[in-house]
Amino acid sequence: MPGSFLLQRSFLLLASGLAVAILASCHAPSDRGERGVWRFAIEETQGSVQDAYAQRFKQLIEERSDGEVRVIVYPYGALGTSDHILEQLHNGTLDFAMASPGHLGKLIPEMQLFLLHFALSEDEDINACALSDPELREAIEGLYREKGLRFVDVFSEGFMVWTTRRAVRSPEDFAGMKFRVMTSPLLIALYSAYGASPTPLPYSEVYSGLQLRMIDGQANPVFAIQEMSFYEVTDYLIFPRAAPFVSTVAGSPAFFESLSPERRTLVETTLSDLHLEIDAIQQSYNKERLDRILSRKPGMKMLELSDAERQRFREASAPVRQTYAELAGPRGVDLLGIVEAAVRRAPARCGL
Ligand code: 6CS
Repeated sequence: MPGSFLLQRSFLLLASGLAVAILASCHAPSDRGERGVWRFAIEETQGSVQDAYAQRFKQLIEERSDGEVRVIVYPYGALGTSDHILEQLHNGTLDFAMASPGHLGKLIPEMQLFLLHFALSEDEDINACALSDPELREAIEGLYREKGLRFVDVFSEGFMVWTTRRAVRSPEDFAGMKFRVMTSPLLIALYSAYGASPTPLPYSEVYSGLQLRMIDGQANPVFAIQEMSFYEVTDYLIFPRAAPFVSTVAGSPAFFESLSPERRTLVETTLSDLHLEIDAIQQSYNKERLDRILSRKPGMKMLELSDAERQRFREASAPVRQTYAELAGPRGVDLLGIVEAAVRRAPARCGL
């Protein structure tokens, strides 16, 4: 599976140039929102959490518009990497795109707060509640607007899990480890603070990087480790519960402006229905994919960090808050405060 994915990758990236040209030539913003085809690109392959989100959006919109609207979902690779997708959303050739802070942080540095360790809770339900907090969503909306994007949704895809060749129970265990990170600059500071040697790479290059030993480890939710087969080329699955993988959905402002009030209501109600569903979907995907990994590779070693071990990482990562403040500025610091407040009020707000 990864082999075929990788073999196709160069072709897909070449083809993506052609696809962009076709998308651009088909672009007709005036009637796009009412009838016709809405384009939604995701940063993951078919069968992923992002794919579940986009496919459900497609199903609901097509049903609820009585077939007047068709939604095309472009999986990872079809239109290039995360950076390429964002560019196409920006120039209006896409209407919706997944934009996760691990890559988006280059454009909106404040969003890198979701990459910090121990900023959100170790409880999945609290995180899901915090990410639906109206004050947080309003703050994110403003940041996206300034960068020419429409904020659509933010949700967790499950906790980040380290896959490595050697056991990691303390920051010292990361010493000298070539660790793949997504392309946002904060991640370099984060893994450097643990003593690792961080290596930014696009998603599509992680499997071959591990296989060729250019990198020794990486972090992603379990479903991604399974579908990208990273477990085949590593020995340990390590659960630090230090941060979830947070994703956002962004839209094209021109597309939203082209919608009639009825269509806008359709989009908004569909998105809020979807937001209520996605956390249960990600939890079940991650659980089921862990079983699949263990049945395919029973020798895979699993480490769940204890509270004391997590505390060591909490301390080692504390100075990275300062790096975040430097990269994201005062508004970034405010946003971090808003997230922490959203986490604190989650138990009462969501009855947890
Ligand atoms: O590691 C990455 O780059 C990617 N991981 C996930 C789970 N989704 C998209 C992202 O680009």
